[in-house]
Amino acid sequence: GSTASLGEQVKHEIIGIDPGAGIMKATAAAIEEYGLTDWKLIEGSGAAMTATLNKAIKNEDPIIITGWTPHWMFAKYDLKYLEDPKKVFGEAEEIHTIARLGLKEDHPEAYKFLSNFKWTSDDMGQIMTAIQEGQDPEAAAKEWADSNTEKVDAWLEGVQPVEGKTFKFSYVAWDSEIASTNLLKVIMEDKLGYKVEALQVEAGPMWTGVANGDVDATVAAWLPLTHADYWDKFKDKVEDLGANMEGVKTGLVVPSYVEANSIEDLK
Ligand code: PBE
Repeated sequence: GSTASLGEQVKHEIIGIDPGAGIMKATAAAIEEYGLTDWKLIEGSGAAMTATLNKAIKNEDPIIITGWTPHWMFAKYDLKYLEDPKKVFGEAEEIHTIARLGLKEDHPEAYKFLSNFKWTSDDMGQIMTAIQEGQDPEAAAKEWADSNTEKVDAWLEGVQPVEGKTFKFSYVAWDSEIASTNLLKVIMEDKLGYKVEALQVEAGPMWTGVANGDVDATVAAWLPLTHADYWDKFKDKVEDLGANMEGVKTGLVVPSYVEANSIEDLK
């Protein structure tokens, strides 16, 4: 085998995503807390990260990325999370639906629907995989809604359709959030009669938009840890409608052929 350490082989680089993502802050904290002094976190995007991962796996090169679940990459590749004994990436993480103040009064129907909305990582994974395989996000979401009418109908229970109302979501172009936001868009348009705008922005503006009322809601708030900074800053200016998904996770991820098993092994 090679005598170069894993760190040397990957040039002490961790392949990150957009700088506003909570996972970037958590990774910076991990570099600090595990004493990974020569390591660098590389900024990019979700799409650039998965492209780099794909290339590394094709060559069986070592690589370390910032990863999260749900994500299609775990279905497509053989990957593992590096253990995080210091719990820098948190524990019981959830995705929350966050609404602007006054949503209940202004859009009681959407408020009720969004309060009911709760699904699983398997559900989301079906839409993510369809999109990754080349389907248009709205079409993939529509197809999922059409083949999961029991779940969709439960979210719509007691919710009356509207006329001539518009609704705005903010989200970031993370694969998980592309899936969830497109699903809610198609259901609110097809079943409730809303005209829905899904604003794709960076993580900061995603939260700021809801806090200042420019945006009605986001279904992309990862709590309690990943978006803790945003939550602390905006908690008095938004309403938390609760978890729309439980059991989600973030961390450092490697192909299973990489020999490290724990973040501690990177030292
Ligand atoms: N993520 C996906 C986001 C939340 C959703 C884990 C990349 C983040 O780190 O903020």
